[in-house]
Amino acid sequence: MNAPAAPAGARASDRRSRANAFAARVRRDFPALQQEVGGKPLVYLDNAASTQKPDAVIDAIAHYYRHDHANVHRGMHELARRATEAYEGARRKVARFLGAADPAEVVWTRGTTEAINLVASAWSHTFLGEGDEIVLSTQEHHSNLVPWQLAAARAGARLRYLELDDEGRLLLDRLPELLSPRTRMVALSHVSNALGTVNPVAEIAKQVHAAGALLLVDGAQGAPHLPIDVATLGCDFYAASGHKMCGPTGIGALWGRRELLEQMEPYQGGGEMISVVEREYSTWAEVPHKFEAGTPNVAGAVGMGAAADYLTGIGHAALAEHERTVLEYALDRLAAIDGIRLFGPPAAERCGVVSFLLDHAHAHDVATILDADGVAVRAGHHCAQLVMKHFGVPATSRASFYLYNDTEDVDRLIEGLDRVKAIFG
Ligand code: 7TS
Repeated sequence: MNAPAAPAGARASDRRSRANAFAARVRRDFPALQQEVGGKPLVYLDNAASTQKPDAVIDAIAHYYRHDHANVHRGMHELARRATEAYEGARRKVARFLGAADPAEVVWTRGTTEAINLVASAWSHTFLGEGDEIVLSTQEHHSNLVPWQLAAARAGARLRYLELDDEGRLLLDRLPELLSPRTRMVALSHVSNALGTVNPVAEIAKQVHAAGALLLVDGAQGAPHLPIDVATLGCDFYAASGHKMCGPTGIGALWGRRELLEQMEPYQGGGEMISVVEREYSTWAEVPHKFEAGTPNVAGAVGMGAAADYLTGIGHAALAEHERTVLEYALDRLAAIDGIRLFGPPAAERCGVVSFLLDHAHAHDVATILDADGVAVRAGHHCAQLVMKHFGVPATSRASFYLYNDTEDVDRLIEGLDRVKAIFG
């Protein structure tokens, strides 16, 4: 389903009709989108929280459980072989999706949160000491803050913060001052979940490495929307969640450079992650299995592999062109609303996330009224309290778009906001 790239100068309305035709085709793949809420067709604009699932993913999981399930890596029988192949085959798919040459560099986790906790715990155990520094930003999701706070407290390390400008961009010209000989790790999001800001990871990676530190990228919002090539990005760790990219919940991936993974201590102990167990000590399995203690989420891995294939089949260029069209239309229509405050940078610098506030209406009331109209958005601090603090607000309403949304979904959002304004004056 690779859509042709838009010819230069294509009129906005042509781009919109192409985007709507694209979304109409894609929506047929998503059974959950074929329903009504509040007596109207569901408009699902909460994709930054979690995306809906195509039949290809649902069917892959069902097929696995119907035909191939057993425990992995241990049984000497047909189903154990098939389950192991499904699990390791999915790892190869996700490695390809992330641009990782070596599937052994992909560790299955429960999601982005666990991937970051794994590094903050297992890497910090050996490589973070008293007086060392970790650089974060105030744009981060709590998942990329709290694990580092815990690690810093254990090691006696110090956290330093990159601040944001008025439009929610990282103030990158301040990065050189923050990088010191004590900096061991810089951990930043690829794309902000609260604002949609896309951060220039490759440029940041060069500066971080020149300072002798490592770069972890929280890719929870990057992997679903952008073509990911960890080699080009130049980072050292990249974390992603299956459920934000059309896959199931409870599965995610940590990509890490092999020599780093090999130097790290295990994250959890148990079956599968060992080589030899004696009374007083054990030795570890090779990466990635060293980090995968216990019976893993095989069906989840299968589902995330199917999601990676599904998105690759759609094509990243088509996906990006589509999302840009819908986002630009949304930003234009929202900006025309009287008494709206929009957060975040211009469309060219963001993915399909729009945070906003309406005068006289609480963010949660906005979401509740929209829900009664069958329009799903999120309201709150979006697990990014430092972003809210930066803008001096307790919460925002947030609409986030994905490949199955179209400009009619945006129109339904705007109609709902008109109702909010009528109610709250
Ligand atoms: N990092 C970012 C940038 C995120 O957006 C999220 C989830 C996470 C980490 C954590 O991912 P998880 O899959 O481990 O939970 N973000 C959101 C959100 O914006 N609304 O709900 C969850």
